[in-house]
Amino acid sequence: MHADLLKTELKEKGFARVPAVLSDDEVANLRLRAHGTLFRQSSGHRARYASNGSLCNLADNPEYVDLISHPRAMELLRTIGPDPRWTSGYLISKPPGGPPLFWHQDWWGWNTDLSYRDEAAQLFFMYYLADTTRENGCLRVIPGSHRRRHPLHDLPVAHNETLARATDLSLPAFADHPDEVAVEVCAGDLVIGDSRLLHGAYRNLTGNERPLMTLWYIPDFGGLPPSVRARLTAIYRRQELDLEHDDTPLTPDDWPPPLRARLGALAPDFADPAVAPEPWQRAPLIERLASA
Ligand SMILES: O=C(O)CCC(=O)C(=O)O
Repeated sequence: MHADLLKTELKEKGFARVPAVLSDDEVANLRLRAHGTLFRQSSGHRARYASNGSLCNLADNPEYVDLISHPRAMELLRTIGPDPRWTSGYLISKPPGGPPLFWHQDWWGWNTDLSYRDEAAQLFFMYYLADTTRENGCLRVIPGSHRRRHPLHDLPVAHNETLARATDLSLPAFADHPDEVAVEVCAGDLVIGDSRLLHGAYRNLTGNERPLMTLWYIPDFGGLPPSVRARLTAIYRRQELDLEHDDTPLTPDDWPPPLRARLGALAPDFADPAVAPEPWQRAPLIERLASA
């Protein structure tokens, strides 16, 4: 995909699909590893994150660092911004029969002015390790919702245990919406999205796992305000997260040198103790979004 088209799609729609970024061999290899990672998850984990399917933090699973620093992804990132960094990532796999994923957006810094500009401060890179359709739980998005007001912005902030456990599928966060667009992909395609974009996923009506590697990048770390760089560095180090986590979670800085070395300069490294990290603000200030 041409860099200008990628940037235009990200700006206008909030997401873009880049076909065939991973080879069939890379997908097969990642799928094997993903099944291994999922095998190690407890049934409690999968029930706690039933709506997502699983939420396996890659800081605990460094064997995916080759995907994090994938040369093709790096090339694409550098067309978007001059100082790319990686903050975090998850293996998110919807099991056979898994419920829909609730509507949400992933941006956390809605108090800052940069949340209301055209360009994304943070991007998700999603690699599905199986072809996806509505039937096996593909992604669904509200195009343009990264910048424009949408009725789904009025739902309560989505990151909570009730939604994650998917115990009440009658809640509006799980409902179909007339504006939604299904993002069906072939395994190995890359979906790049603005973290402000409203998205969710359909239920998995098939008998197979639908694994997804989600990675979070910052295209221009150096261009962001100090408080945002401080928060991103804290996210990378799994400090003060607003989600549940172990008391002393592993971070990529704990990885053995050969694995840590593969991250290279992708690690956020803001280090001014006088700067407080940008506060968590998961809900947009509706009046500052463009009207629909
Ligand atoms: O499962 C998907 O297709 C999307 C995953 C996602 O956005 C999430 O779990 O936050």
